[in-house]
Amino acid sequence: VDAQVVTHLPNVRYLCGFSGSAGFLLVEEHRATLFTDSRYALQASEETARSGVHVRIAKRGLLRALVDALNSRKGRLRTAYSSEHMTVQQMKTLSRGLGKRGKWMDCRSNVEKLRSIKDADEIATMRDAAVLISDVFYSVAKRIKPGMTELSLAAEIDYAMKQQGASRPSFETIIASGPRSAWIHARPSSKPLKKNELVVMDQGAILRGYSSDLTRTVFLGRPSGKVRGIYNSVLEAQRAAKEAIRPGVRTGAVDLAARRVLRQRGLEKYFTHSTGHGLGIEVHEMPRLASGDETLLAEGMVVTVEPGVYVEGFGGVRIEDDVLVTARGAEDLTTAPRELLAL
Ligand SMILES: [Mn+2]
Repeated sequence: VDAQVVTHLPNVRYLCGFSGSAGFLLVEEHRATLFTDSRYALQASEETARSGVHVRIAKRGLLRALVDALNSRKGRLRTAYSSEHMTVQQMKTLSRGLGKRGKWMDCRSNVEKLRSIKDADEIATMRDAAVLISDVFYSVAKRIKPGMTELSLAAEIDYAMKQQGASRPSFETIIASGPRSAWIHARPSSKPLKKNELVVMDQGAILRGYSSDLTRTVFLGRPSGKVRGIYNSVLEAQRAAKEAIRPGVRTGAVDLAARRVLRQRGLEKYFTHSTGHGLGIEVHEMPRLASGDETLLAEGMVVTVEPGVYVEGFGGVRIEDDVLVTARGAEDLTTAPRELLAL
């Protein structure tokens, strides 16, 4: 292609450093141009200084500026875009703007593939983000008391992460207690935490633009044999998945390693989501650790490993760590303790 239009902000940020909320990047063979608006004039030039992109402040809309820039080139123009992120309206405007001489090539996921392999700076940042959320979880968990609501516990976590320098949660903090802990993606509610309940705490923080993602399940009181059994099975499944991780292994094989442990314990039917996902500028990115997925793991990928068991009416257990794929295997970035915390 002669050029690529990048409209997805995490991709823009990855390629040139710009972190504002309005920006298109036009990548050509020998130059790249960031189109943004006047609100971001100062920020854009500062954030992109090291990348060498030209910053252009669009006065009448980013799309129009982009069409003008493409039209300033002569002859036929093959331009790459991503069908995952370009809206139908944007595509119409661009194709109309270039007319017959424009040819549009769908190159979806090409930037995402680059993003899936982290360099040393990204790994250092993600390590810090994983340590930060581990510390937040542990310091807040120690203060959990029956009677606190799920919302209040979620608020404590969000407050603590900002106190420690995170810019914001990487997703809405999940606190789910008692039977609600079987809801895989529960929103925190005004339900008070009670004695003898499981509490699933799923939290993540963004630090210097990179996400962390951590789940721990704690128990208020003395856990029964059944609770311990389920917890240890999930922990064992997580360990098996981590042991399967190394460069060249299919992501589906990692998912299978976790599933196999739960199958042996008769718990496989309660594990109803995939084993993990890539993590980086976005909290869910490539690759997916899912059943049958053929993607090959590579050194420098950062993924979550988060098997879970969810029993309706009883509760759920999920244990999630952030893991770096190294030359030889897997390294935990998450530092929070993994054994069952009985509070
Ligand atoms: Mn996750």
